[in-house]
Amino acid sequence: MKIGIIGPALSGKTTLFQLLTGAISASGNKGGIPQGAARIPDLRADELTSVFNPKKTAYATVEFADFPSFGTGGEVSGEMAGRLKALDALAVVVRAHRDPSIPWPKEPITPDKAFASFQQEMILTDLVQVETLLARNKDKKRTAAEEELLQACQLLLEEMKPISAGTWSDEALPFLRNYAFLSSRPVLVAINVDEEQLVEHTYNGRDELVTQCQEAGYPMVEFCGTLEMEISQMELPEQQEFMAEYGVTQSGIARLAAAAYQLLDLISFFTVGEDEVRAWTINAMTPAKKAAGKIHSDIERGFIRAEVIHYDEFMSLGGSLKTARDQGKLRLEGKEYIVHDGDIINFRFNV
Ligand SMILES: Nc1nc2c(ncn2[C@@H]2O[C@H](COP(=O)(O)OP(=O)(O)OP(=O)(O)O)[C@@H](O)[C@H]2O)c(=O)[nH]1
Ligand SMILES: [Mg+2]
Repeated sequence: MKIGIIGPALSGKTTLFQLLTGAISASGNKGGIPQGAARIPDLRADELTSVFNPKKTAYATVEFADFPSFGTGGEVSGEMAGRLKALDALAVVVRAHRDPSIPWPKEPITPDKAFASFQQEMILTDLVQVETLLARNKDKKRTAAEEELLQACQLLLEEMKPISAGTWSDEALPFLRNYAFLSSRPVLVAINVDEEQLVEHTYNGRDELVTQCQEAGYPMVEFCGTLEMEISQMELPEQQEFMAEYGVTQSGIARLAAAAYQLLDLISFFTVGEDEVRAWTINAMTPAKKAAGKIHSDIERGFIRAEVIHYDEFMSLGGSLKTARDQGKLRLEGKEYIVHDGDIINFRFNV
């Protein structure tokens, strides 16, 4: 699963990418698009680590890619199209902070207007793509269904609506995903605010932006790039003190990573033990046997039963597997069992 960080020039995309992935310098990736994994913070994994004191704790991760601010409104280059196709979602970064030392691409602009104009550019970029594809129809044999799909996209885009606003059949979705369209992907809006705006919970254009995001169904997360950079340099206890001064308990980056996980419809189950506490990433609604395959294909193939207890119940029993077992609270589930976010699982298998 990969999220592309995109947005207007100098809005803070690379800063956000580096904060999320811990990359020191993203410029090391010559000419290409820097990519990296971001750890998804999880208090449950932290608590399970306190309980089991394992040699290793592995958190869930999501891949991010740091895009340059490409000239939207035109045809996307072949290389860029390839990169965009690989994305499952987009994080659009817009600037609210007013630091006079950072130049504006054009004139100063409020984040609601910046986002609206960026979304317009995405739609126009997609429209150019659709029209190019439709015009090329003669040399490329497309099925009638695909042709209709592209025409439906064209209609939406001409009305200045994102492709994601359309109602698509289950058969259409894989086709849509395979195009490099920007506006067909789920979107998360990341607002780069300054310290004052963070504390005051407001800035020019905020109400308008909240409405825009609500109407489009886009989650919105505010973060302060400069503050997050300071936080990332600190040790844990110091971090918490520092954040408390700004009236927050969780860093903007942690909130953003969690929102990205949700945006992708991902959930975590845990495996626990003295060796390792690990959060495993699966899609919501994954059955137990398939979830086992995340760990190893042998476990999926030789699946017998899943021994399951939910994190909440486990903790309410004092965080003891023995107590859970003695009280018959470790459920034995079959291969069709739908794994829940926060399940602690021990797979029984035989190969
Ligand atoms: N004052 C202030 N400056 C910031 C903040 N976030 C980023 N910057 C600065 O803004 C400038 C642009 O940040 P980048 O992260 O490079 O922005 P970008 O969107 O990747 O820029 P391009 O890729 O060139 O479009 C850098 O000098 C950052 O240090 C912030 O929250 N406050
Ligand atoms: Mg950049």
